[in-house]
Amino acid sequence: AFLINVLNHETFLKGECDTNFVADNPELFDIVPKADEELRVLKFIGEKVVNETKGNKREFDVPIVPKVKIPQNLNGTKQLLDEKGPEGVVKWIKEQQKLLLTDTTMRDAHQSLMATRMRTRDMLKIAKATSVLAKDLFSLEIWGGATFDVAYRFLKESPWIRLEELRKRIPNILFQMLLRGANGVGYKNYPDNVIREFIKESAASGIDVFRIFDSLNWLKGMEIAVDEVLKNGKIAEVCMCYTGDILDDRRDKYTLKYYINMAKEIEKMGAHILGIKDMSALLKPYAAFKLIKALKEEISIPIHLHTHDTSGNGVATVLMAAEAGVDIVDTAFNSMSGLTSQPALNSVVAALENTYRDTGINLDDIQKISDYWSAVRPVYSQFESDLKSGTTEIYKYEIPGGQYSNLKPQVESFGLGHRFNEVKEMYKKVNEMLGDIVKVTPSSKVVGDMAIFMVKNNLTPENIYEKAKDMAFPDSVVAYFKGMIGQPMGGFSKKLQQLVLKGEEPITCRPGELLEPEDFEKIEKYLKEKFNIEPTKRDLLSYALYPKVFEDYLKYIEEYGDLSRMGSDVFFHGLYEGETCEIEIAEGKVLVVKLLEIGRLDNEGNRTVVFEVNGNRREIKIHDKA
Ligand code: 3PY
Ligand code: ZN
Repeated sequence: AFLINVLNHETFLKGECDTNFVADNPELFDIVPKADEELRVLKFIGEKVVNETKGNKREFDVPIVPKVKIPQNLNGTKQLLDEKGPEGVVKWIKEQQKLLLTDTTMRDAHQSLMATRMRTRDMLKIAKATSVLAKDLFSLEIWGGATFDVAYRFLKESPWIRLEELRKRIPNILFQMLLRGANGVGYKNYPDNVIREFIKESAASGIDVFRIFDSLNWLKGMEIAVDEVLKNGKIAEVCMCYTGDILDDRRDKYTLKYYINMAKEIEKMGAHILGIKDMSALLKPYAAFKLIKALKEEISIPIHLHTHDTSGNGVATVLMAAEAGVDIVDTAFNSMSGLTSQPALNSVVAALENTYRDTGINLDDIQKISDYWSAVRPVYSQFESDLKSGTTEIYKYEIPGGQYSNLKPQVESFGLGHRFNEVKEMYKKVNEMLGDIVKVTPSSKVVGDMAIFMVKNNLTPENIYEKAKDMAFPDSVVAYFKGMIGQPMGGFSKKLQQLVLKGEEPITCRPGELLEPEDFEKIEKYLKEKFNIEPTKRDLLSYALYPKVFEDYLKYIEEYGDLSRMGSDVFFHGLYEGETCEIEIAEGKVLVVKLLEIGRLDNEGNRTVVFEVNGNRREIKIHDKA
């Protein structure tokens, strides 16, 4: 262990050791990790094997990280932004004939395929290689959406550290995040000062492109966010969410004209880029052609298309959009693409080779990255849905990618698994009852919660007004009808609003105009006292956005320590009897842990789990919750 400490030491790695090296660096003798650190790790693994995995054997391939040499001047879009500002980037985009690509692997792809569970560790391992092998990408979507709260809630790691560490390793490609307008990275509107401070901190931590949307396509819901991004000198990509079908003349709410008007308004707001956010994969290939062709004649800012592959038509949509002149499209490295995720990046690159929209990206290089993710993916299989093929039923239900793969477990958690198809049908009916609204986080959650509520209580669009007179509706539904996530196009369905609000008055202004500014000093004092920490600005923001989730995270860290360096195979699957692993508990500090035995259940419902740690036998008692 002493040797490991020496080999990992910064001074040693730089080759700058002199005769005082050992004397100057007493930490080299930190051979035995602090007892409580070790204990916390054993407790974590003990809990995992006794109460979750039961010591079942699972083996995984070790993902191969491609070796790369960092070139002297690894300049990309990030340098363009830093040197020429957002206007310089916009000018450059417009000069490109090639189709520009964004990779979403580290955000939407895993959000949509594996319930957002990708851990920072798996991202950091491939980060340097990505910066070299994928240097010609326009951007990497790596942050925002659901990744923020899931990092704290389920992965017990800080999303801020993820961002910062990725930035260190990828200095050349623009980093993009998804921001839900006034809902930030949450599910409700926040006070304006929370949104502004959050954007400032995100920008300072490494975000370059802010993709901003409003879940009801309500421009007012994005005003504060856009203003703040512009003030910070970053790129404001303002979205219109796509719903309905512009090819279907019978659907007259979200028409080509509607989108053109909205795009013009977005351009007027000062957006650098127009985002088309097709969260539910409803933009069919020919609709993409029609929409983008028309938009190109009406606005002058570049267009960035985001779509999903749920229907199986994703690559076709991308290619038709490319043909119509779209500037940038979202894709994901092949092994993380398809189904509810984005269309396949490598396939699009291959499809456009030797055409006038050739992306210039090297297929062999990006294959290596795709191979890496392909080996990472099985560790997360427990979070994947059982969807095996593209499905055109998405055109009927209009459910966003992430929600579609998550809906089944959610429905099952209500004990309604056997009525899943009914819930999907109800989702469609609820959308109709609400007057056909845009459905994307958090408005999609409103529709989903309401659908589950109706199925659970045997309500129908016909009987609800009588039967649900005295029922309390889900919080998200009440908030929606109060106007707390904004105003839908065409207004609220009044009859339903009265039924849900039961006499309470809805608001019609921007919720941020009414919400008291967040008192960050109060949060600071509270966290200091309760957790005995010196809270950073990031801590204050995380608490402001998700008070309970953040507190639970702090408590968890107190109990189990920082597990972010633990391999994902162990983090999710524990160990099986006889298996040995190395666990890094701090930079350069490694525990070699072998699980010897999971003991029998004793009279008090406990099991003794026996380990060997760095050669020493250790036992720990774990309560069996079964
Ligand atoms: C999010 O808001 O997280 C989304 O991905 C919406 O599509
Ligand atoms: Zn998406």
